[in-house]
Amino acid sequence: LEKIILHKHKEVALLKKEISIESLKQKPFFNRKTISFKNAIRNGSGIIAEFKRKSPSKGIINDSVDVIEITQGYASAGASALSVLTDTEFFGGQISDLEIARSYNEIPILRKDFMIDEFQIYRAKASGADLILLIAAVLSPKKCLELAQKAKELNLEILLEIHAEEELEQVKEIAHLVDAVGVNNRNLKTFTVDIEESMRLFDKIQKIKQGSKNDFVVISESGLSEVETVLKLKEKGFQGFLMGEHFMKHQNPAKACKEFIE
Ligand code: IGP
Repeated sequence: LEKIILHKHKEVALLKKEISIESLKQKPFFNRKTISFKNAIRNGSGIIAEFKRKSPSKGIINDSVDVIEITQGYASAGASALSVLTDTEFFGGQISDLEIARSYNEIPILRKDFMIDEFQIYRAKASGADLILLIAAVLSPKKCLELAQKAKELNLEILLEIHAEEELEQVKEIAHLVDAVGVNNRNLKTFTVDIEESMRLFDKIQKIKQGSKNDFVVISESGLSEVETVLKLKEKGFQGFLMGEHFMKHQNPAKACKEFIE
């Protein structure tokens, strides 16, 4: 994870030299009306289907360049939202993947990347995203708040991702601003997956939610491949389920998504 974040800082520094925030504001998507992720999750299957070519833990999952076919397939299979990886170095994604997914779909889209600078939030908006990811483990509470405020200012929704109990403090601090809190079942340092992670943290998140009086949705992320697991999480109270690898490793990801939702 440290390696990824270090790389991100370098990448963002370079991009900021090439692309001005002013120019991002001129992009057609910048002024589009965003679609609410939170509402879509509440009113649908709750499945957030991810487009991801590779990952640090699995290497190449699917070399597909067909963003259109796969994302449209996910949408017609009944996914509530899309997640599109835009990191190139570690996940094989492109910002253009997000732009293409946006052009061809009308369901909410998460820009899945490691957000460390407000520049990336402007770029997310300019590229058609409806929500951004903030990972508690990589952000100081101050930075996290700053980025969350910027996202809100641009009418983007926020998914705050946590993995460990210690990070609940950070949830408390910005609970009034977030639209979704996600528990990543995958430890980003060791890459091991444990669904019980979601189970353990749920009640604690629920308590913070009641205290904050902000009705955000609660999501379980990563390592999901079985219907029974999702049903168990649903029973616990989880409203959304972020799934990538299980779909993408299938020769026809949209079909895998369809079978899963049916
Ligand atoms: C999807 P999986 O195991 O279904 O492919 O997981 C998603 O949760 C995962 O890609 C993810 C992720 C992240 C990737 C969750 N949080 C943060 C990059 C950065």
